[in-house]
Amino acid sequence: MKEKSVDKATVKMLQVAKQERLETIWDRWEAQQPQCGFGQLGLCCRICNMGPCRIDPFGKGPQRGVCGADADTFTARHLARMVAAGTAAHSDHGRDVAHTLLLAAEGKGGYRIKDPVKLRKVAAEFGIGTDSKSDAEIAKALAHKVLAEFGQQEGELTFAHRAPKARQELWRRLGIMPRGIDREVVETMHRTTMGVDTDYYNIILQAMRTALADGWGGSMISTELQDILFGTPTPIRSRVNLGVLKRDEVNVVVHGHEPLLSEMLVAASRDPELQQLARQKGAKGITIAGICCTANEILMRHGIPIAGNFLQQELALATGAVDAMIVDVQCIMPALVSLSQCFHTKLIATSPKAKFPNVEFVEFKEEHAIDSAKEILRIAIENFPKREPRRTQIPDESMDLIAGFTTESVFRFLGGRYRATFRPLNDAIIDGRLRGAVGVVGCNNPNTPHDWGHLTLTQELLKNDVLVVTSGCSAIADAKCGLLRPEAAYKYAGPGLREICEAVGIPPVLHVGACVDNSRILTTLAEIVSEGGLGEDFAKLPVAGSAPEWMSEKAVAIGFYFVASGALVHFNTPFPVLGSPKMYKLLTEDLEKIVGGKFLFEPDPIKAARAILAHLDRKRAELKLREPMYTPVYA
Ligand code: NFS
Repeated sequence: MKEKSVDKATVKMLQVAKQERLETIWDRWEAQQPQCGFGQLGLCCRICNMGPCRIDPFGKGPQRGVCGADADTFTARHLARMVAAGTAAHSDHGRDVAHTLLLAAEGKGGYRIKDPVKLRKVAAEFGIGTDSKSDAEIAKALAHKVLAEFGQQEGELTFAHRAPKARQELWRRLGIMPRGIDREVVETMHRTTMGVDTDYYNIILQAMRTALADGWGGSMISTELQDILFGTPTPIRSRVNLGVLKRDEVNVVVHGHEPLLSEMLVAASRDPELQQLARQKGAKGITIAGICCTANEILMRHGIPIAGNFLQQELALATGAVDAMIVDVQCIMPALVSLSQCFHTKLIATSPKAKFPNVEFVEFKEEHAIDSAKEILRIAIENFPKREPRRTQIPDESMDLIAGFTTESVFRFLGGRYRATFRPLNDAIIDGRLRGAVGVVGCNNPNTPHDWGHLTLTQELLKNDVLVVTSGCSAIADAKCGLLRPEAAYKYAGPGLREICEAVGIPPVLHVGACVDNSRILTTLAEIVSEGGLGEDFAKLPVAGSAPEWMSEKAVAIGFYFVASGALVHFNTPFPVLGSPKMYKLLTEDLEKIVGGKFLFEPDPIKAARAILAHLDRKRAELKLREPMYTPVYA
């Protein structure tokens, strides 16, 4: 099983699944081999009913679709649509959070403003006067202004103004400053439909504008408004991996993305009446554990343990110990439905946007949030006695971690307790103790051994004095391996990074939250630029991003907004564009001359890490910074 995962708990559970003849994502992946070559190369078009059309990659058969579109147009249109879908996912999440902020302002649903300081700061950015107004008044005005940015037709997204001036000017010059969030998604869908935009370069420009509407729009709105509503995270301890499930407690696994429900489930699980009910049913208590990004959300703010990342969702059910799995939206495998039916586990869908055939649906209404949460927990508790102890197999593995780093909390530590400043971070980069910083983020994918890409790449960067920030399922991979503990610095970090981690007491890998919280990385980069000494734009910084096991369209949108913001971004497997050499060259070379960032596709995580290190060193040289303080380990 080793080749499927490097995580011990996962390997154990795969053995259990095999014994019990339970089908998993790896089985289905194998059954799909070999996968469609036209699809992989991006040479299949299904956009209109004259098709589906295919282009022959060997140059012998047709080189155009029925309408005359060629490989460049095929691949660009398809990729732009992936960006639009990813942007839509993050942004629809942001919209729901904005609605919830409005409810909180109106005193409905049991939500409260937990970070009034951030409320006022963000409101000021949106041009809302905050003097002598109550939190509720400000929140109401802010929610309306934010909601208006989704349907905005002209103008610029407010948060885009957080980017350095030079970057904003570049976006305006290129015509890719995002106008309205929904507008960019709709325009991408329009321009990529039959017979509209044919120029692959022009399509990719719009894809970048759409992605910017995600990073500096939908995702940033999600992050900032969630901080206002649920509190801006601060460093917090917890545990991770399937071993956090308990034999003698009601286990409720929350899986999906939006913390609106999971926040309330956490609150409801502390309700004395429900605790009492759990005891009546023979359980010692109620354990809540998360999967995927919803896990990261409640980990960051409440220290709720994490059961696992994307590829572990089926394995959590296979433990037989989950009394209810509550799902909302995104990254929920349809396979959970049949798998849950092999156990007593209740799978409960909660979002009208994501229903599953034959699955119990308990609509989560923000207006009655706490009541919905209690109803759902009650179902889980009532289900506990049906658990079959004979079929309950929880692996022992679990690991300590520290999460909860944000733009506000993290780098300010580096300035010491009393001085909140990014100066020491910039200085550490300037004097070469830190070679640079890299965001390692994103999914798992059965096409790569589970967690292997994340861990190999991250460890290679750490030993070369690169500070790593992480989010999403990558963060969960790092956590399981112990990289989110301060002591990991002794084992994995190069001497410069270790020195900093030791002095400040932070782990060498900083967990910044869910995938929408990649926006925290953008905000952090903006702070680094404005602190000074490292150039006047993102493209000058010795930084990069990586998604070493990507699978989701959301990852494509994230990659695009980092590239459009001026960063080098690595993906292990290429986008489905290999059928067009021009598109490949645009993405991996030419974009750098246009926006300062570009994509790097490299399946080998060590080679990828070295290419990233070489990039950081090139950026350092351009800034005329000192050589990295310690001999390069990679040379
Ligand atoms: Ni991100 Fe979160 Fe994980 Fe990938 Fe899915 S959970 S939003 S898409 S799989 S990192």
